[in-house]
Amino acid sequence: MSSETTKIPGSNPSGGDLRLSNASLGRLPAQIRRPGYDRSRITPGIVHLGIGAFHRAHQAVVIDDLIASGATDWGIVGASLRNSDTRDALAPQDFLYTVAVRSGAGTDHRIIGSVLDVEAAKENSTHLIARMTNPATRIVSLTVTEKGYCHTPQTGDLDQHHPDIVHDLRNPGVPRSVPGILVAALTRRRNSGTAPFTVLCCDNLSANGHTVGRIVAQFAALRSRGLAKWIEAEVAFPSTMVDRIVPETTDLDRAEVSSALGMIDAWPINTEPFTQWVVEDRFPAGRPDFAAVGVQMVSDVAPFEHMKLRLLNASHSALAYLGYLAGHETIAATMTDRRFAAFARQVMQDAAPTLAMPDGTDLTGYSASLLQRFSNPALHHRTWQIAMDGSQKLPQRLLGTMQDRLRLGLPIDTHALAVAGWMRYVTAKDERGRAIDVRDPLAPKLAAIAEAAGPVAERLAPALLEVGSIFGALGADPRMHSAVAEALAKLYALGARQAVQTFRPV
Ligand code: CS2
Repeated sequence: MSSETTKIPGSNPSGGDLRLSNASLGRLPAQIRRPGYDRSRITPGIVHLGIGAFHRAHQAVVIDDLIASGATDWGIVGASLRNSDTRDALAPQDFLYTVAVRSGAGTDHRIIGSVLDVEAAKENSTHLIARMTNPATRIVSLTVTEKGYCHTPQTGDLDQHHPDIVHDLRNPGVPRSVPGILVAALTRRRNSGTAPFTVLCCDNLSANGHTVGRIVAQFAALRSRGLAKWIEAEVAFPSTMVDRIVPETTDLDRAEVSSALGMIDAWPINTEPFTQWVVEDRFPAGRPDFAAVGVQMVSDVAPFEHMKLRLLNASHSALAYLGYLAGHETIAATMTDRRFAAFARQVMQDAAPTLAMPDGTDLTGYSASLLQRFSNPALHHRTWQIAMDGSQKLPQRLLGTMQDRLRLGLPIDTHALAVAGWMRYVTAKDERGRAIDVRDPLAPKLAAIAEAAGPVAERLAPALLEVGSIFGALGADPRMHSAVAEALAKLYALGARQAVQTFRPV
């Protein structure tokens, strides 16, 4: 779930300055799929917080499919919580944008019309909250990344000392955190006798719906017990498993899309052909017929979510840290080295015994398809992008598996090498001594620990394992200590490429 950082290109590479918009749709090349429906008849039924690249390549495409099939007339009002660049880029385009689906076979361009408007919450949270309070809003969905929930990743509890939470408790009328914004809107709905919306978390958290429900109720309890009780009793937080690989959009992507369109799209997305959405079917305020366009509606998302976090995201993070250290810029480049591909497969194989899947689930086939997706040569998915926010990702991607394997009496050395990769990465120096731009809410703390310990595995590993918000009780387990310290020593002695090569699962 990335945010675009590069500038909007000022001109169309094919010459003109025609911009994608409702008025210019008819001038697109014939083969480009576009909304065939009347957008003026779509009403905002969904408010989405965190309208980054992932949402626009995933949920917004599903809603576009649903509108096109006549199954719903609910559109999306998106909100950016931190900046206004998405709104600024999409507003002149009537919020239309291109999804470029890239694979070795070529690129397929499609224009998405399900986003009706974008709010910049930092400029005007009151307007966003009014939208969420409107009875027409039935679902508030979220992709705000792991760190957006202001919680402690290891326990899943609200971090009451988070600066945004402290701010929102003091200024409940102008909240800036996700729990603060949700509670402000829910409070208004409660006060006006409007039924609550359903909160649909689409981030890669463990038990994401349940976790977000708890965080929101904990925040509400700091304001009023009655409010917290009402939220617990009345608001549904269904869990979801979301999956689509969506790398950050680059200037090159923008230029390619604008040239294919023959007009400027300042804010396109590029992604892979694969997409999956598994949703717990609990929507008391109503929902579109998601299943009509291939969404899997289930009563329990947990097995799918574990499978995805522990196979896909775990091996993704392992490839990101170790691949970056070995000098690979992208996941696809890392995968061209067979040693890394074999290591990723081993991460998946080791997670398998910790999963309880419905009968008939083909984990071997699933793993093989993941390896293929990671190898997509048309996706420039940077190892650096996935390496971001490791402190928020490690627990649900790697540590849960390690805990379960220890409980089962199984070795943990595969995952220990991935954790060691993260440890070496957060020292902010790569194998050649060059600085790494570590992006993580805990980066300063991690850097201070690394500085004090020095590049010595026997000191660095135990010092980082003591960070309780990441490792919890697992950090004190002697088996964890020895496995991680050994893996880190190997990384320092041999470098990532060799460490992965010499890796032999016990
Ligand atoms: C990635 C995910 O950036 C990351 O941490 O592992 O965004 C991954 O691409 C998606 O979860 C795939 O569905």
